[in-house]
Amino acid sequence: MRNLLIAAVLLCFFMGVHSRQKDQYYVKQVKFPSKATLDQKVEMASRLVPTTQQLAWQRMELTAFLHFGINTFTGREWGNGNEDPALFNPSELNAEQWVRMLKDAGFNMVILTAKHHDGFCLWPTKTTKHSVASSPWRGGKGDVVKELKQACVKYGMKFGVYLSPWDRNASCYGDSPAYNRYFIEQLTELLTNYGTINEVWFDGANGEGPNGKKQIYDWDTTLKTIHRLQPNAVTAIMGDDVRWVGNERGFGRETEWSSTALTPPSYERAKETYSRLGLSQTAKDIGSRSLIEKAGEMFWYPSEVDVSIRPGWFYHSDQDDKVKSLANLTDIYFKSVGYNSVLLLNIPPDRRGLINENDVARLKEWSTYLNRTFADNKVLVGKKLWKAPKASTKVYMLKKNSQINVLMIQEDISKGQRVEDFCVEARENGAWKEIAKGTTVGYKRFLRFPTIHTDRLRITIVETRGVANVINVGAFYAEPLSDEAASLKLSNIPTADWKVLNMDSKAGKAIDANPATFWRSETLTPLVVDMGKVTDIAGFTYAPVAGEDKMGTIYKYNFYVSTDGEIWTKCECSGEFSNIMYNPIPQFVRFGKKYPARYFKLEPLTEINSKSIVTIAECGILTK
Ligand code: FUL
Repeated sequence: MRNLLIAAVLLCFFMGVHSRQKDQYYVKQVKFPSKATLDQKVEMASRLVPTTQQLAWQRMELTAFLHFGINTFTGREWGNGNEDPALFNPSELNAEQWVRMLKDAGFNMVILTAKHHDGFCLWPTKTTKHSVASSPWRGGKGDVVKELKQACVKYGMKFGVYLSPWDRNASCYGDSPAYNRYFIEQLTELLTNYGTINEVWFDGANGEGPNGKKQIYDWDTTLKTIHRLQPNAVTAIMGDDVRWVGNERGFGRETEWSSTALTPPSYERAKETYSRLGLSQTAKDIGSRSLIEKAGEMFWYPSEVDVSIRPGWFYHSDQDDKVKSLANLTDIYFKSVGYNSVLLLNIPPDRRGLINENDVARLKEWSTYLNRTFADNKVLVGKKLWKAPKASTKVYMLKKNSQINVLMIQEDISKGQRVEDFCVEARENGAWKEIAKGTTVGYKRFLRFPTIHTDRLRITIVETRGVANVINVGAFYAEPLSDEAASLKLSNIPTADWKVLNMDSKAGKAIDANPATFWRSETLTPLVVDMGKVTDIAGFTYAPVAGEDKMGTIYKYNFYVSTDGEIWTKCECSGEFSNIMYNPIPQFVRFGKKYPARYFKLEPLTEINSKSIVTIAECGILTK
């Protein structure tokens, strides 16, 4: 009897351990024991799960960015911090118009640039005079953060703030302890005076260059302050809940692991880990088995895709006709939300303080298109848990003779991200035919394929970390969209007769009206061009190389004109292609006045990575 009792106790003990092991999850972070084998590590990685806040954030899918501030009134992308606050004077600011419009378009949260790199605060902060309180707007009594938050409460919209760490106005910037105190004070104001904040967004930009001010941020205190004051908020980019996808073009990775070896960049050990694992925020592989093999820890650190509906992040009237097309926005949707990411789409209010008519029209068109596409799910019973081990298949019945070109598949990420490889077949004329395949799934994955007619689909989970928890499968028909390739005009006047005066004859590639070719020089050589005759010019354009190879992209420059090639006049302009490192799109610089010119000279001063190289895909002249 005694032995029986002992056996029973032992059995209970082992069963307990077993079931504890089975249900054991690692929230947000998992550290691997030093002697763990690859299989053990993969098993542990499959049990890495999001926090409640991260899960709620992921489920929002569509979030909106609002870049608004002093740049809206100066036409710049990065202000230099000495702008007169009196410039900030929106004539019809109406935060309810922003929120209503965004809500109707399907967005679930808005994030406002409470402070951008110019240091101008959109709320009447006690920390600096460089704020709305010094502007004529609402007689100096205005508060954009408050008006927006009130509109969010009214329309049931979540709310987040972007507080730029880089501050070109604060005199204490670069005096690390002093600026850290200043920054925490600003953060504290935002997190205590405006009710619930759902996301706090810190970018990683710092364009000071090698001789600029060096600020060592106190991320630890910053993140602790957020957790203390707004425990439900997620922290993004330099925060440790939400990861930057790695580009500003709107595209996630086809293989997008939320369970990743990427250490949040604000952690002190991040640099060391990145160099040991050969990792970076823009790396293609951020969570494969071969990375896990080398990694000492992993994080639930899901991707956020930030992109602007226009070429710039701030409103510029000359971009009114450059709002992204329906086809482009839809492609972004499929490659962000459909690539296991949250989309953060920027829609910048204009100088009136309203979302511009062109953006409103495009968003309406877009949301109508998405609603129409997803209103008709052809899968009959798709919302049912399928516990799928490696190499398992499941057949999904569709409405009779369904026309489809999109498949949706979701994992229950509250139990971890597990699928590594899957494929989809359709039944056609009595036989199975592969129509699409993918790697990771995660929260949501869309696969697009040529239109087919079928009444059943078969999904195979080819490879998974443990048993995958597939919770939803859908199939839809998305009306094909085409984009008349809007060729961007980089010069208002013909360039055919222009001559480069550089010694290097290859410099001609910089003015050959073909942005696909480029001129690269191993020194910071100016580009000098003879246009053949004198023209009154209003500005110029500079196109960096469109692909991944950004080497030689100009950051700071001077631009000169001459009528005789002897006496040169330096044109008035900012002298900086702000944010070109992360958003390498063609730059349109306008001087605000006209200069007579037969010759022009683009003189590079610094390259984005301070290299002595210059690359110009195209340089053009603007006459208007
Ligand atoms: C970047 C900034 O430098 C850009 O101006 C913009 O705000 C973008 C969202 O983040 O880091």
